[in-house]
Amino acid sequence: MKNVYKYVLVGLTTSAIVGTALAQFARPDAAIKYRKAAFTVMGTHFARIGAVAKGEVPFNKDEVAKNAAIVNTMASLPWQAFGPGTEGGDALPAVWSDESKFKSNQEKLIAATASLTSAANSGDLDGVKKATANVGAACKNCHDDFKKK
Ligand code: ASC
Repeated sequence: MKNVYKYVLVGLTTSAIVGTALAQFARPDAAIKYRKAAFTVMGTHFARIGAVAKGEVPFNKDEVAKNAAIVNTMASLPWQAFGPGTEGGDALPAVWSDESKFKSNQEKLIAATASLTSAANSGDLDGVKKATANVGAACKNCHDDFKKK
């Protein structure tokens, strides 16, 4: 085989393995641990923005923008860890019985966190406050139906 084809083959195989590994966990408790960790990181950085929105911490555009970028990145991560057979933790059975609603809630959160990033980058505190309220509403909306109280 020509060397160039070998490199292409190795590259394709590697990306297939990495892609699969991202979507799978060795055991259900590893998936539960992963998604809880992702929510913890997201919640931690969102709370820092919440403190600014509430006026408890002075508005520093760069700090808010950094936290918003983290929240936006984290918002896309937990969902891969709700695969079949990973029931439990704080998740209600509705996660697996009402997948389309769960999925649309995920998309709303991701969109709301993207808007929060834009608001933060524009440096507009009123926009940050509104976008923060929208992200909080997206969190709560999903918790109401899909998270144990
Ligand atoms: C947070 C956080 C949540 C949401 C939710 C909004 O800061 O950790 O889970 O906001 O409380 O209703």
